[in-house]
Parts: sequence; structure tokens; C-alpha cells
Amino acid sequence: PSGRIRNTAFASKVMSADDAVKYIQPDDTVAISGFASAGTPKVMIPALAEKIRGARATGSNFTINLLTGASVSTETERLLTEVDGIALRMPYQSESTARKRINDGRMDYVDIHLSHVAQQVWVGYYGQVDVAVVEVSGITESGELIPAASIGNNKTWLDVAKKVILEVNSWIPEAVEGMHDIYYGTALPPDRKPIPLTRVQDRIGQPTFRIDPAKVVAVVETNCRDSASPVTPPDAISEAIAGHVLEFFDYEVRNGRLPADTLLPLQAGIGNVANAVLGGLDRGPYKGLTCYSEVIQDSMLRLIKDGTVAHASSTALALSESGIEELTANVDFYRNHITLRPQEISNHPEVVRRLGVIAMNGMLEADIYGNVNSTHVMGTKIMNGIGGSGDFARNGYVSLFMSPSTAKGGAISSIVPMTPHVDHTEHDCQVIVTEQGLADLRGMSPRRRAREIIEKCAHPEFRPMLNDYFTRADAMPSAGQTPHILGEAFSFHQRFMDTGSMR
Ligand code: 0RQ
Repeated sequence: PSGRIRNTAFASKVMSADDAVKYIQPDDTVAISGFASAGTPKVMIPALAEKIRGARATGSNFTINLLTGASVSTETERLLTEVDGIALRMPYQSESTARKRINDGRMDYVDIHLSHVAQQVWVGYYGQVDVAVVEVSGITESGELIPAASIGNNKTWLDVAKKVILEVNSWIPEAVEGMHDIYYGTALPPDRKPIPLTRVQDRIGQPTFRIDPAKVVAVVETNCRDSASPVTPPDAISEAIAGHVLEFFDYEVRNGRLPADTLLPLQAGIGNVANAVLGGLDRGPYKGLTCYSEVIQDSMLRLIKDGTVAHASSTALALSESGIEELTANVDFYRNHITLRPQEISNHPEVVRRLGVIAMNGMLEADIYGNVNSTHVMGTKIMNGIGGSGDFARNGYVSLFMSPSTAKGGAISSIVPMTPHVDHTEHDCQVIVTEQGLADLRGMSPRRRAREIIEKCAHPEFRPMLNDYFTRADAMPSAGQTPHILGEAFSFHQRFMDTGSMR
């Protein structure tokens, strides 16, 4: 065994992935590490996909239920999906092969708030977890596990699984030790206690996972790069959205609702818009900002390096190749500015509310009243999943949703009369931003929200159609508090389905 396994009880369990895979059986519920591109097991999944392929070749049906932190590496999603190896997937995916299987009705997918996963598994909504496969960066002399580049639900998986297979990845710099904060104070009601985290940089747990060595059936050694999260440079639309958001921060500071230099802890979703917003922060007057989010993208490393951000808390790193290089070359520096936590803490409603997080998430579409659809294209086909957006949006100090005003080359308006699927209700969404402008909905009744959203956020091509819909709905005797023409509320979507355009 390599020097990464400093405990003899674990060293005696070292074996190859091909041997370890015997511990995974058909119909098992398998919980794996991995959150965004970081920390997915590297060799057990290919071995499992091969085992499933072999079983299928002999005519037997071999599927597992797969529980993860969030999305896992693209290769992992593909390998298991292509052999039809997954019966049920929970809680998040963002990969085209898996997405297609789900939308074809060939894979069950349960889409839940990321902060809920641990508790729901603890109380048994997903039955017994048979096997956990968890990547770590080392095992200490006393038999505790040093985490890798993401935490996700690993603490829960290690606690609840009947059997545990560890992948010890020596590619991860040893100096990550100490970047993690694993909180062991969570309990189920009625014994739940307040989570003692009052500042982003607080450490409330320990740097390692505890594990009952008797459950560990195999230890597999690897030396594999984490997969990378590609980032493309922000385009004009993302830059415009970012510009509106940064102006909003200035406005809030001028109105005394946000501290001038440091604002409040920021959460930014994944994707180019979020990256553009974060990327724009170092052009502003800010110093010593904090972030309380679920992933750390490349733009964050730059902000930490130049002092714009003092501390970032998340559950995973989601870096590009060059981001991975930067972090690995300077782990000792970043370790003092980054804390990785279990996702039930990084996304915890209690902590998000206490810290006053500024929540900024992407959306597919919003309706004229501010209900937001983040997950279902045309109301039926899943895109990715709700992820952590709901954890932050409902509980944040102020909650922004951002999107280009159109999609698919202008054929789709992302402002519609009524969203055919709702992830975030009008009550969870205070600000909507597109490249057209920013609608500040705080303190507004539904009618005023509709006028504000149409005027500030809708694309000029769609504005007259939306105004026409709202004006006619508002004139109906049945208009009520939130006017709608029910037979027409989804007419934009229907027109797209029929003609390929909402126009
Ligand atoms: O599809 O690439 O096939 O053209 O949706 O759209 O504009 O690239 O936006 O990457 O920011 O993703 C909501 C999906 C936005 C994301 C969503 C099509 C569009 C394109 C992507 P193509 P963009 P983004 C946790 C944060 C939920 C989870 C979450 C998401 C593709 O933000 O998954 O928030 N959110 N996690 O063409 C049909 C529309 C569309 C549309 C866009 N109205 N109808 N298709 N698309 N709008 C919190 C953290 O802390 C990380």
C-alpha cells in the first residue's frame, strides 16, 4: 500500500477494483461520492459498468439504485447509463445520456433539494444503502478518512451503508488535509440542536470522516485526475446580466441594506452567468467578501487570490483543468481560504438564513408573477434538477434568478404567462435578471410584479405579446389577485410545441 493508507487494518483490505466489485450485487442501492466534477470514484464505476455489461450479455438484468451528492463526472453518468445499469437515480444529474434515459421513461429520477438528501436517506425513504463507494485522499493512523475534492453526502454514506468500498486517490495533494470541516452534530428530530455556524469561515466539526472499520470491505488505490468542469469565457449576454446584478449590489449598499465592502455571503449557481457575476466582483469596490455556496468555480480562485474574497465555503470544488492546476500548485494558500463541508451544512436552510446569503441562481423561465421553472423544459422534460437552488433561494436574505431573456436562438421567451412547472414560487423569488434588465419585485403585489417583469426583463420581441396577455387577463371579471386566462396560460409553450417558436 502507498503512504496514503497509514492504518494497518485498512492496508490489509487493499485489492483491485475488479475484485472489489464483487461486493456490488444486482438491485443494490449504491451511494457514491461525487459532487459536480469532483470526487467521483475513478475505478470502481468502470469496473461496475463492465460487470453489468457482462451480466447483460448472459441475459440477466442487473441494475442498481444510484445515490450521489449531486451530478458526478460525465464519464460515470455515461458508463452506467449506457449499460442501462441505473434503475433509480437521486438527487441531481446534468448529463445528456442520463437525461435522455430519464425523459424516455427508462430511468426513475427523484429530484430533491440537495440539503434534504442526508435526512431522507437517514430516515429510510430510499431503503437500506447496501454499498457506499467513496473517494478519499488518505487514511490516518487512527483510521479516519481524509476527504478528497468534494464532500457531498459522503459523511452520510459512510454512516448508513452496510458495506463501504474506499478509493484512496494519491493524485490529490496531501496538503488538502485540513480544508474540510465535517460536522457530526446533526441529529434527527426531536433531538436536533442548532448548528453552531455563525460566520462563513467557522469550523464546527473535524477535518476527517469517522468510519467503522468493520464495514469497510475493500480499499482500492488510485492515482487519477479529477475530471474538469469546462468554463467558457462569459459572452455579452452573461456580462450584461452580471452588470445588472453588480448595479443592484451598489443600490443595496446605498440604501443601507448591504455592508459596503463585504456585502453579505454570496451564493452563485453553476454556469456561465454565475461565473460572469463572480468574475465581475473584482472590478467593484469590494474587499474581503465571503461566499457560502455549494461549489467553487475557477472565478472564485482568482477572487481569493486578489483578496476580493476572504473566505469561501462550499461542498465541492468544480474547477477547469487550469483551475485544478492553480489549486494544486497553491493548496497551502487556498486551504486557509476555502472550507469544504457536507452538503447538508453547505446548503442548510438554518445557516443560509442566519448568514443572510445573497442567493443567485439560473433558471429556464419565469412567469410574469415571478414563479420560476429551473428544471423542466416545456414543463415535461427534465433538464438537470433543482440542485441546491431551492435551499438558497427560499432561505436567502435576497434571492435573484437570472437567465438570458430568450433561448434557442430567440424562439423561446424565458418570460412566459405561466410556467408549466414551478420549482421556486413567486414567494421565493425577489429579483429577476435578464440581459434586458433587472426586475426588483420586493414589496410588490402580483399586478405590479407582472408589469415590472415584462417591462424590465422580457425581450422586446415578446414584450407586446406578454403585455397583451396580462392586459386581457386583468380585464376579466374573474381576474382576482393574480390575473390569468387559464385556457391561454400555456399558449406560448403550445405554440413552441406546434411550430418550433413561441413567436
Ligand atoms: O440548452 O445547451 O441545449 O441550448 O437550457 O441554458 O442559458 O446555457 O443556462 O447553463 O445557466 O443553465 C436552469 C439549466 C440554466 C441551470 C439552468 C436551455 C438552453 C440550454 C442551458 P442547449 P443556459 P445555464 C445550485 C445551482 C438548477 C440547478 C441549480 C440549472 C440549456 O441553472 O440547472 O440552480 N439550475 N443549481 O437552450 C427551453 C427555456 C430555456 C431552455 C434555457 N426557457 N426553455 N430550454 N434553455 N432556457 C446552487 C449552487 O450553489 C451551485
